[in-house]
Amino acid sequence: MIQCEVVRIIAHLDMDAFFAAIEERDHPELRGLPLVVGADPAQGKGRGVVSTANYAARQYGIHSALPISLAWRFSEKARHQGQPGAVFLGVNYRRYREVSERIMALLRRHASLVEEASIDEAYFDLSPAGSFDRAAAICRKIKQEIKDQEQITGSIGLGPNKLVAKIASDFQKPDGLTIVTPEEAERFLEPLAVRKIPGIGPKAEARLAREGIRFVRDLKKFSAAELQLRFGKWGPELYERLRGRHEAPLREEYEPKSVGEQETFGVDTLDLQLLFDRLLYMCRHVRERLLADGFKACRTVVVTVRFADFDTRSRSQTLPAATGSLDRLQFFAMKLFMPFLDRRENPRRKLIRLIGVRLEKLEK
Ligand code: TTP
Ligand code: MG
Repeated sequence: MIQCEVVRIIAHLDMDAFFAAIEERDHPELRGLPLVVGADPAQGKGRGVVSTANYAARQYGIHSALPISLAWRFSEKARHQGQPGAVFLGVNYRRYREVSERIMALLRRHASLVEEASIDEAYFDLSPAGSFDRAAAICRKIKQEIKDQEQITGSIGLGPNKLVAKIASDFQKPDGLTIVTPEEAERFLEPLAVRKIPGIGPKAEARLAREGIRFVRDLKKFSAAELQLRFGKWGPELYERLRGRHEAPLREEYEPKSVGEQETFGVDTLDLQLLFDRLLYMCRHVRERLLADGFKACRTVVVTVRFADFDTRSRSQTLPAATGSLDRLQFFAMKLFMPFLDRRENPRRKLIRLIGVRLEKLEK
């Protein structure tokens, strides 16, 4: 029997320093300066985190999710060394969403199958181009069109599947184009840090590093069965990924996996009234977002607490039946939250800095 194998050509676009790039474009007077988008630094006393930083600010060690107070400190240090201090800007999400939508529309003009993976990244299927050379030409065109239309840059990776395409788009940032053919995929991954494989997080990375396993090629020494022992039922899938194999199809519709939000308080607190108020309010708000995204219910509720010392813990509960009821969501969120107030999760009565609520396993 003759088997006809269709070569898949998958591209992944990830915009460069997305929020910061838009701000830089909209404020020409700031061009070239280190820029930080995120919470108000309040002269170093600010309490939120950095959303993103442009590449100049990254030189100072400032990056996404860094406490804004630290970002301020890094910027001050640079200033004392005679370098320009960073400019701090608030988050203008609506604006970024508009730019995102225009970029996604641009991609749809070149590919019939586009999966929006986040506000600044998308997979798109270029298999119809028929060859990697032709697909690469389309990617160059797309990059140019984005530059012309939005005056910002993105990086594209081209590979035989989503896994390789995503890793490739990150390979030469900013303004990169990295092409990895099916024949090259396995060799391309080997020298990379294990952390580059989606699914290997900071904890697994640290655990492996203690055994001297740092690169994909080191982890390839294990059989699928050995990986299963170490990583559980995900092991065999990881075995495939390490070899650049990944079958997952593109999903046309952007399906958020979760909706959630968190809030950092102005001062660390154990004021029960305030904590309950905010928690219940957050439940209401994330439920509204759930409905606005076209979902009806969720099956998992997650509550996150960050204590004053930055010790951060999440507790989740998967419900017997999916729910969209505000009462039920608030009930489960409270139930998950209570242990953080007493001996169970907080024996030393540490003050709370941040709480968050997230809904997962969403159902239409
Ligand atoms: P990323 O693509 O992870 O980051 P980036 O586009 O700023 O930089 P890079 O060039 O490395 O791709 O995220 C896209 C946007 O999402 C980012 O501009 C800001 C936002 N974001 C947050 O708000 N918080 C976060 O922790 C991260 C990682 C991103
Ligand atoms: Mg990006």
